[in-house]
Amino acid sequence: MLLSETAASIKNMEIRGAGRIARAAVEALADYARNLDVSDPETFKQEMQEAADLLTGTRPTAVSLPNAVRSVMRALDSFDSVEAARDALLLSAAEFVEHSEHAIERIAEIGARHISDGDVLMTHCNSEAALGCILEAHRQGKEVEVYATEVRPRGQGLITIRTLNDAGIRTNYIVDSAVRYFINDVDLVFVGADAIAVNGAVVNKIGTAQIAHAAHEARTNVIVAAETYKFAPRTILGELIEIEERDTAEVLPAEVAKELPFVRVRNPAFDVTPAEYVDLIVTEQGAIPPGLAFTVIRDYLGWKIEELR
Ligand code: RUB
Repeated sequence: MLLSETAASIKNMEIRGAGRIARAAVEALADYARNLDVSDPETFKQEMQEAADLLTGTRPTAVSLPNAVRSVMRALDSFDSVEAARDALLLSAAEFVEHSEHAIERIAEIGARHISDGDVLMTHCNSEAALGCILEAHRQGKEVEVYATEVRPRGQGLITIRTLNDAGIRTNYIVDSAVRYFINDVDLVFVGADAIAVNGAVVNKIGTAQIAHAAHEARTNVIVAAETYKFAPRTILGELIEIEERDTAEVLPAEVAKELPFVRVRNPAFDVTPAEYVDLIVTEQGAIPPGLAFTVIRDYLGWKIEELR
C-alpha cells in the first residue's frame, strides 16, 4: 500500500486499533524507504521525516503510532549514505513489527494467567491485546463467557463478537449503556489501551472510563492489556494526551443535524480512565500495577528525560 493510502486508511479507520495502526505505519515507512529514489542522505532523511509526519498526523491519541514511528526513524540518526540509512531503517522496521507481534503473544500468555475457569469477562471496543488474553484462556481450556459492548458510534463491538463467536466463546452483546446493568454478573473487565500516561491513567475507546467506574463501584477488577509502546513518554513532562474528536456525522447524520441549529454534536473517540480504577496493566514485560507506569517508560522505552525536553 502506498504511503498516502496507508495514511488515509488509518485516518478513516479502515486500519484501526492502536497496535495495528503502529504496525501499518511502520510497514508503510519501510515501503516508502525501499522505493525512495534519492542520492543524497540528507534528502533521504528529510523525505523520510515528511513521510513520518504524515503518518503520525493521522490519529492523535494512539501513542503507539508516534512511539513506533520515532523508534524506527532513530535508525537514520547515524548514517551518511542513502543505502546504509535505508538498510538500517528497513531492519529497524522489521524488528518493530516482529517485536509487536511477539508482544501480543506474551501479553496473551500473561493475561490469561489472570483468567480463571468459569470467569465471566467484559470487554469494550476491539483490542487485539485484550482479546488475545481471552482467546488464550479459552485455548487453555478455561471456560469463559464474555460481555461485549456495541461501541457507539463506530460499532467495533461487532468485530469483537465475530472473533469471539469464531472461537466458540459464549458471548453476550450489549449496548454501551447496559454496562452497569450487567456489571455484577462480571468477574473481570479486560480492555486495551491507546495510550497510558506516566501516572497510570489509561486512554482507551470512549466509554472505557464509565465501565471502569461501574466496575470499581461493583468491586470488579479491571485489567488493561497494552504493549509497552502504548506508554506515553511525554506525559513525564506534564503533557496531556490529546483526545481525538471525530466527525460528528458518525453520531448524527448531517442532514438531521442541519435541522437542529441549537444542537451541537460532540464525538470524542477516547476517554481517560484514572489509575485508581485500573487494577493491573499487562504488558509483554509482565503485569504491573498502574502506579509503575513510569518504570515502563524509563526502563523499556529507552527515553531519557533530557531527550524529552
Ligand atoms: C481502538 C481502541 C482499542 C485500543 C487497543 O479504537 O480503543 O481498545 O486501540 O487496541 P479505534 P489494540 O477503533 O478508534 O482505533 O489492543 O488492538 O492495540
